[in-house]
Amino acid sequence: MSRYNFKSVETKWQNYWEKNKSFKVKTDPSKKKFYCLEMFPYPSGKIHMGHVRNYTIGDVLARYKSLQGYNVLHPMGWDSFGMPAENAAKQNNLDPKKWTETNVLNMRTQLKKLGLSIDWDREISTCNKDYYKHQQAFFLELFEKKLVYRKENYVNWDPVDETVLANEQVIDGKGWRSGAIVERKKLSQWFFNISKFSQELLDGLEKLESWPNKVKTMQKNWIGKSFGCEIDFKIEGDLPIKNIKCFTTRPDTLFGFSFLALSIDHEVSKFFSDNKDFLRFKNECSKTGTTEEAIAVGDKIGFKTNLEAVNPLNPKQKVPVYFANFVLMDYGFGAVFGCPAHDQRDFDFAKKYNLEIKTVVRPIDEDEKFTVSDEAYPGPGIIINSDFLNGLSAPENSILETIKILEKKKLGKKQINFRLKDWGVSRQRYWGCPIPIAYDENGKVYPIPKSMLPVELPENINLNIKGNPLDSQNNWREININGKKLFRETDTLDTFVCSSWYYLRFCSPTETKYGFKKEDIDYWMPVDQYIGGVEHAILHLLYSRFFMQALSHDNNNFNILEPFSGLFTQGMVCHETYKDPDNNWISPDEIENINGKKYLKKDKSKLVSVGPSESMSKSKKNTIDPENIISNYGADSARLFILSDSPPEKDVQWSEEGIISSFKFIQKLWKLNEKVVSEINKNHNSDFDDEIVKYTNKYLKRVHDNLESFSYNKIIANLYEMYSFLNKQIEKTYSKQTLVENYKKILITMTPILPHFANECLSIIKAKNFKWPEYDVSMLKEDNINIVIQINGKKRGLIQAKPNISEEKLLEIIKNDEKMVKYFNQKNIKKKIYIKDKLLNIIS
Ligand code: ANZ
Repeated sequence: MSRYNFKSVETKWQNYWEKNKSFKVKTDPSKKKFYCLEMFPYPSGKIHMGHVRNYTIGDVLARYKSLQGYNVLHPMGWDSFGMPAENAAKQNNLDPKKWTETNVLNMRTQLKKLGLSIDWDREISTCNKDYYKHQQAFFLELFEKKLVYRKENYVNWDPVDETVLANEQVIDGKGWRSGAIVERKKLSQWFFNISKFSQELLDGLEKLESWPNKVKTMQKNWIGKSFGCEIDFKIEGDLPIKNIKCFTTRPDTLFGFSFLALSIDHEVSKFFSDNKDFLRFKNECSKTGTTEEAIAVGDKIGFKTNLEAVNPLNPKQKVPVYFANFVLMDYGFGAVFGCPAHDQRDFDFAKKYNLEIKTVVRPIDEDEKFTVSDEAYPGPGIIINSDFLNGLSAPENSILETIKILEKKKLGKKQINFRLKDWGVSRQRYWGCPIPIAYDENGKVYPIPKSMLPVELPENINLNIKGNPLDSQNNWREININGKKLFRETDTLDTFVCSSWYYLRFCSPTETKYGFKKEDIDYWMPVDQYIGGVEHAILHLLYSRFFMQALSHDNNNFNILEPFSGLFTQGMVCHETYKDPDNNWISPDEIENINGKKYLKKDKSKLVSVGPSESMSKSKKNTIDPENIISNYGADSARLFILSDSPPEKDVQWSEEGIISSFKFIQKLWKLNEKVVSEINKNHNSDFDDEIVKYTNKYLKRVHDNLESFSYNKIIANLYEMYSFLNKQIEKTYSKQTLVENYKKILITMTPILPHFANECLSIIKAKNFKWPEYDVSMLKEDNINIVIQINGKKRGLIQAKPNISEEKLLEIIKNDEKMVKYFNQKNIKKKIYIKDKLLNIIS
């Protein structure tokens, strides 16, 4: 028997697919379509196991759908702008473009070795001017629709990457890429008006039935709709300010009001612009980032003004007005009324500045004497100490009731607020899409005419200067528009803009006039199944949804509001972590296994400590290089293993043993294939044809169901079962035609997972132009069922019988069964308990 030579088989099929353009697809309205898309990679240099998993899952689906007769679009591209290229280029004195292109070449070759069914003719790269030209046109389109604007704003400044970050890119007060503590800085920036679509983005979630709930919840929380009320507070003091508006979700706690707090950027701050103490305070505030998380965990500090605010429900009560670091300028009105008893931030602040803490809500199970002491009580209950509001149940009733009163007195009105902020897209970086805008000497904005697009990035420039290298490109910056000397914008676009619409470009990758052709997107969009990491739940997936809203806005030609009708978020690939005796991380290939224990390869006396399995990351050195795996075990083994261990949405534990056993299984399948082929050639009688037909049908149903439910790991289990069935049964006599027919069906179901192996076997049995095999429902009925026989409560055996067998018939069989009869007295059966088709208990 021959050994399966995966190298030659895999190369053969990859060359075949490439030469025949097997996965090339055309827009064809006469066929039903399926658009299968995995999140495209950043070309960092090499593919990693996360890519292998993501693209294998997508490929299984794409191959399955195409066998089912769908016209499948399964493209690939590169998210190729961004910081790593710029940093790597700086370090090695290279051109980011060349660095990126080399990486793309390398990664494309690696992906091809995985045997993915990708239409490479549609490949796109976002740093290519044929791509970003259209992005610039979209920018101008949104600019015309007033969905892009420029504003001076406090931004999240990453001092290490020297760039601005969007709120979504600040995680626990740190830059998502650099990990540096984010600072506040005032800069003039370009914004996309994403908040205009807050309600639409929220409503849209309801319709995304094939999205994971956890992603929808994360987006919902991020959009953050709050129901409350705006209240106009009367202000007294020696400044020309009469009123300050606050947004509150808890107007019902107004009687617990003990201070009013303003953001340091509130318009009132202009009266303090030369107050040294205030400026010092402001400076102190700048040290905490601008994000809510940073503010929530940071110290609450305040600056007391000489103003007082009047309680609208109790004009006799007047409280001090502070500036406070926990009040955000871009939420509500940048002003808060403080109720320390029922809000923890206000509580911390009141403790620090010794302000009154007046309890106005008691929990249901407490009496009127209840007072807040160690921490705020934000929970439900009954309103107390609040004059005419007393006794209302909080929060629902009390909030609505208070709003009614305030509205009647014209002191406030109902209001809905969203947390979602506009998306700051300016980046002070070279390696990004230039913003197609210019300015005159006075800073007046001029959009670059569409006929002058693309605004190309200058090449071969010195990157080793602090800040944005484009700032010093005077030749590039100067531009003449209609005889007027202008200066180009030097900020480039956040790379998340590039990935917000790339799925449209895949539909028309070579269209020159516009980013896509209408007939193409009318046919292909929305993406039927999008697959990627859950880490993109907010950023990329929300931006993409916004992009569709923005393009559809005021547009008779485009009305696609949701880009991805199905979303699947796959789990991480994990591996054990290792440390040497000096506590340094070490990688799996620096380890040798001796007698079940792990030692350092280079010094076999040193025992390695094994840590928990964690998601593969360079920092912990627990990565496995897919390229090595593919060259040692083959792409099919890698695909089989990455799918076998756990459900695709859960983490998968990578192990050497696992990949070896996948490799061995393919070898076994190969041996089985040889046996089957030799049985086919024997052309037996059809004695057992029924059995194999029935089995194949059952197997097809299981695989079908598991494919439909994304239970890809269970398909691997189905494959193992199928192997043991066929391997055992193959010596029975099947007619040639039946064996070929059924084996072919089985092999076709293997093509999505083991495309090289299965196609090779199919070509051996000369199967051509095959389709996905459908199962025959009528063949699924079980012939015989097993019925448990108990005698006097004890299990004594199983009887195989046809379903629906009557009690009498069953008893007949038992009475004729030698093994059974010895356990009971046939003439003296006292009682029979029969649970149809399952169990018969005979008491004698
Ligand atoms: C008084 C109050 C009493 C509040 C109480 C809460 C509890 P959500 O639900 O997230 O929308 N707030 C309003 N504007 C703010 C700003 N610019 N910066 C920081 N905080 C701000 O939160 C709404 C609540 O956040 C509002 O309701 C307000 O505090 C605060 F027992 O008003 B509340």
